[in-house]
Amino acid sequence: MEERYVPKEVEAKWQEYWESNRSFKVTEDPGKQKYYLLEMFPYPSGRIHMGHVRNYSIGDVVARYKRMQGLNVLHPMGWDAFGMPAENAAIQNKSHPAKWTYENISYMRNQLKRMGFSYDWDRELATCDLSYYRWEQLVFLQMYRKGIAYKKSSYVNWCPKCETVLANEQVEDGCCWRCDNEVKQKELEQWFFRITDYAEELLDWTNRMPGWPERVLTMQRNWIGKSYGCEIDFPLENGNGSIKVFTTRQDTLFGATFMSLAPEHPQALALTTADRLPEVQAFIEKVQKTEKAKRTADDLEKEGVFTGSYCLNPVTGRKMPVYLANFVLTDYGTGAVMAVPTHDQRDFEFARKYDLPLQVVIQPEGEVLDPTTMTEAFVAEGIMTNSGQFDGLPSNQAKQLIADFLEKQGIGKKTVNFRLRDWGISRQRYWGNPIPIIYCDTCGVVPVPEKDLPVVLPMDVAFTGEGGNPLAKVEEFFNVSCPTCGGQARRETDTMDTFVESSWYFLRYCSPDVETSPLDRQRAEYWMSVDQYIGGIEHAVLHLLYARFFTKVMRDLGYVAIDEPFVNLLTQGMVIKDGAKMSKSKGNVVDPNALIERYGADTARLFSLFAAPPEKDLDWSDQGVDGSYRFLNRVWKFVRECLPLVEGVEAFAGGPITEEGKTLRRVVHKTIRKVTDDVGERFHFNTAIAAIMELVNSLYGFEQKNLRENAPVLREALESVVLMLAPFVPHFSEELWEKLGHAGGIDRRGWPGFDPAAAVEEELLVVVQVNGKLRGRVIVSASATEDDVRKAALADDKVSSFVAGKELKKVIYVPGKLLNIVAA
Ligand code: ANZ
Ligand code: ZN
Repeated sequence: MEERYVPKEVEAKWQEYWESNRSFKVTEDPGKQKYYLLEMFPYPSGRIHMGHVRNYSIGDVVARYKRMQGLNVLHPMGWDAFGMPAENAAIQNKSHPAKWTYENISYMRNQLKRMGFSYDWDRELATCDLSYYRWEQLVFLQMYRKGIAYKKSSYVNWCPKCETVLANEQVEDGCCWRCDNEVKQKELEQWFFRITDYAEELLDWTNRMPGWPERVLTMQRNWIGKSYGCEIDFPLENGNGSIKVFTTRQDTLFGATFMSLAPEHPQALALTTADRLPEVQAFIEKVQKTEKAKRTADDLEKEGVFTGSYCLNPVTGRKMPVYLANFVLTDYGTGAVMAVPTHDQRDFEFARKYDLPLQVVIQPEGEVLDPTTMTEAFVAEGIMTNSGQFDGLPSNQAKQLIADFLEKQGIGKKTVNFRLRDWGISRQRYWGNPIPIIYCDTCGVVPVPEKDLPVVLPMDVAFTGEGGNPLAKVEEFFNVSCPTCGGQARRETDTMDTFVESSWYFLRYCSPDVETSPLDRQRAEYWMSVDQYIGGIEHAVLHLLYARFFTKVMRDLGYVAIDEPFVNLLTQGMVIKDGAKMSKSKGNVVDPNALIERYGADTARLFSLFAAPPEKDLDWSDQGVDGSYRFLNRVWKFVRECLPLVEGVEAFAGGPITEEGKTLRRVVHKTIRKVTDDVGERFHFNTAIAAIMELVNSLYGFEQKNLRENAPVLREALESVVLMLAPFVPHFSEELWEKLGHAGGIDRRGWPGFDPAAAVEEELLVVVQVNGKLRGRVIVSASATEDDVRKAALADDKVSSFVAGKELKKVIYVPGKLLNIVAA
């Protein structure tokens, strides 16, 4: 009779079953309600880690639950397969990025299959597949035609030794993360996507996405960074034109005492007087070496240099020296700042350092600031002073009035500014999607004609790690004839940022097999938008913003009708062990393989779902894993033991029932209600699992005799437990479902229905006596304990008035009937 739970056998059996039955394959079915569930696809780094196990276990619960609810569930998986690690590995192992990548993919695919995740593997894609990236090239050309893709020169972090651009994250203490050489700022022609054209729409929609965590929306709003302010012209003292600034604080205009320009400002050198030139040039060079991220840091040491020129404050006529300053950025606003040292902290530090004048124009209420003794800028709102006709007004009111005044006087105008910059997508790397552009000396920039697509990444390339982009050394690749004039031309050797691929993979999943277009419009229309997206919070800005932008571009190119790609977003927490995020460098990783070997995938899934709610960090615990395993064994044993009692018996469907049977049904249906609510509405998987555990405990509490007498109810209970566990531990549940006499494919049976009548607590009337005299009656639920009844009795006004001020000596309870309180 005793048959042990052997996860390895059970899991292999059902994985084989799902695979051969294509259990999770879906097609577009207009007659069925769709549900598109997506987890962020992984980078094929080699093997899956616990973060993946967690992310994909969460997703799989939702997928399986929705399937059991009868929805047509699209649950795809693929690989974010281009990128630098493959190239570095190739250099290290003297191998090829493609080989490394595809080997990793095949290993990790196996790992995911061993976890029992219910993907439609027929839709699998890797972004480095020609069948994927070729369509991205087409979209690039269409974006180029609309002016959304364009080329401009900009400053980048450049490692002269590796001859490559580095992202800010790849610059460590001003040095290249790989070779430790000093990083330079270099002006380079780069390709950009005009995401700023969509800034307003991207921002606007953050107020229309109730299915996203507020935290992520706030991060996106801040990243887009819309500010309302004014552009104001400051005439040059010599009468030769003016300097335009952008300010959000026009209320401080009367306090502007000097001017700060970005060192790269186009007027910088023209404004520099001959005697100041050597110093100014040295300063510009120095700043340009500083990486971008440092220049915006709060703790940046403010530095600058005087140009020798002056401009005039347009409202006070004050002569303002023009400086170049390291904290002024060239690509924000106009690249020029009217400096108000009394009310801006950076200007304050700068003024103290270079001994520049201070003028207070806003006073805190009931206080008088003295510029000679101020130790920091006063940045809050207050009352206007030293500001002509605006004196005495609250500064926030003056802000409006001064803006109107400037417009009327023709000195300035109201504007909005965005922090968001266009997305630079050029990478000087091999393992990426080639940008389909040709340069011709005669014709200039020539897009690759669509009929010549795709531009195939050549495979015969040497990876030495020396001398920059390997593609730029493959003559057969870059030597081409100009598509327009036929003359000798050169192919672009930059490849696209890999964030481009992850910006539309969810669209490709809708019709991954179309060979004539990036996607099939009708099929995409059926599936999109993604109903639930699940991934890490680290993607709150970049990936999630790029994907939103790209979707809107695809819409404007006529590919899809939707405005936003992801209706609901869940950002799961990290996996923590010994107080730190699991990572190789910390040496605290738990290898999913070892876990599967020892306990099976179902235990790994159950633990990662039970140990914490999805959005919270999950603290790893070996005892917790063990506990999950023991629970499964307990369920296994109980079902096995009950099998003889329910054999040939149908699940309860009404009819006569004993009191014990009613109680049993009540526990079952209360649990179904809770689990349905926790899983379906709130994704509180941990409390759902806890409720199932409690139910199993209650079942163990029933006497054999009562179970035997209520076999149909017992069967209903057993099946409910197994069905409710199916999204969490699918192999285990399929196996028990089969043992209970059903065919495989448990999700076809559907999610257990909840019978409200069965879950209702019966209520009892309990008589309350104080010192033997009848003093009240209370209504309590049938399952109320003595403690519950006592609390209810003491909460009753009448009863409490008789015991007030007395000491409770004793309480006697006749269950379900009478409570006698002895008080003196
Ligand atoms: C005068 C002023 C007075 C300012 C004051 C602030 C406080 P946000 O809100 O982020 O848009 N600024 C403008 N262009 C800049 C640039 N290229 N590099 C660095 N700083 C720049 O910030 C707008 C404020 O940032 C502007 O308002 C300007 O300083 C500065 F009491 O103008 B303010
Ligand atoms: Zn040409």
